[in-house]
Amino acid sequence: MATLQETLAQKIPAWREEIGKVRKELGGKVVSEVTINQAYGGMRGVKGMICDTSVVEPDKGLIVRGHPLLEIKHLWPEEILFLLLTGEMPDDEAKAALQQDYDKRAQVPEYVWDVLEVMPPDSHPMCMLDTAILVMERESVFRQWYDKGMKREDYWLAALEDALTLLARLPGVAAGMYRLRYNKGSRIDWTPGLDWGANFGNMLGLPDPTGSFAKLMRLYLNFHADHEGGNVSAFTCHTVGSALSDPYYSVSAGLNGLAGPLHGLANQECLSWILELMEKMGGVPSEEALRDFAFETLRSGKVVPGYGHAVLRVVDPRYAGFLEFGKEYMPTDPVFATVERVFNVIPKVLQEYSEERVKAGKAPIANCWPNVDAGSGALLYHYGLTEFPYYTVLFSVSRSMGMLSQLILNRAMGTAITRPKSVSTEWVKKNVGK
Ligand code: NMX
Ligand code: MLT
Repeated sequence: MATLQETLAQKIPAWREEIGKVRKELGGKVVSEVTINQAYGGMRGVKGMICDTSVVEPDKGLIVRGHPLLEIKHLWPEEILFLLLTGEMPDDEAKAALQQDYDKRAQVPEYVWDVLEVMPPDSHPMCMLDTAILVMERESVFRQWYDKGMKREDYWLAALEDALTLLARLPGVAAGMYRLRYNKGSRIDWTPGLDWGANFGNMLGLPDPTGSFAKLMRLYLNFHADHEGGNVSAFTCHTVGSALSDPYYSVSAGLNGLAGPLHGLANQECLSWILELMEKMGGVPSEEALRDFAFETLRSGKVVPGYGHAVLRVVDPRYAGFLEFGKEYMPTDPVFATVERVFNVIPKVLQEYSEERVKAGKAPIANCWPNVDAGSGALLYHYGLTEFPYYTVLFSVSRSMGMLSQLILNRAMGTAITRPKSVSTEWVKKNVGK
């Protein structure tokens, strides 16, 4: 089979033609209406952009290039990247070629460590990761080629070059940062011939006598890679990239969005909430105690982290997949047992609280089920990755695959600069409904 680059080069001309045809035939048709509430409310549900790597169905969850997530949970991250970008599964040869490509690019430049080492020791791991990515921007092939007058048809090739270098280096950057930030000793080198997920696990330096931590890393990196185009990280990366800012700027921007507690940081918040609960109750809490603790959180004006979603209206399949992993590998772990118990209690609590909110004239909680962040932290904790402010970094390494895939395809399709029209409240009052 052809390599990733060759497969894309074969497919892109046909995709360009297809999109040209769709636009010619359907370009004037309406995709979505926008209500005033949507305009004030985070554009929720407004269909206003295209993303071909994956879709999120409210009643099914993530579907990657036509494959429901739980049917492809066995895929390794390299295979997921190939699938996101091309719509095809790589054969063994194409997968090995991608791994060898990573081997060649994986060395993290020394200047990255020079910068990270002088950052204040209490810097948040997400701030360190985003800084490291920005520091490497000086190597952007996209920017260098652009400055030399690159043709528009070649934008995707330059973006792919940057993407592969960035993806090859990210596990090493993230793992080295972990060891630096948490005083774990010297950095561990990338092992040529070892896959991306296992390499990341190995460079973190946590003991893995049975190989099940490497399995978790592959699963984790598969599950977080993409979630269609409108989530904060992907949409931010899309917007920044649309200005032809190079992939380093775009990914770093997207990850700054992932660092928010309503988005990717919820996995850190979630484990911190679980541990606080366990500490207060002296171990795995009873369902009654858990219910009281949850209401305490809600009545103090906070959200229950790991629950709710802007698109999903069912249990997130990513949560279901992690729960299955936990049941197989750590069924008696107390933190995991607490996560399971939380799942038995929280949807009902949120439902009840939502009804109270509606009575008080507030919006209902649209989805009371767990999302991806509700269970992932407990699995990491079990393997000794107990520094939960680091968890969003793992999410970031994975999400970079989705953001970069979307960015490469957007450059290939010549997607225009993002610039929706805003209106003022005055305009709304004067013009809407009159
Ligand atoms: N706990 C308490 N209140 C909630 C929750 C929750 N878990 N989820 C939604 N609500 C509230 C929400 O804050 C909003 O209140 P208000 O009108 O007073 O601002 C109201 O319910 C309506 O919000 P929804 O329409 O249900 O949700 P929306 O689409 O606006 O937001 C989330 C989606 C994911 C931001 C929201 O459910 C939430 O804050 N969840 C907790 C944080 C979390 O787990 N984030 C991770 C999402 C996944 N990821 O990794 O990105
Ligand atoms: C994600 O994975 O990006 C989150 O579930 C948030 C979203 O899809 O809005």
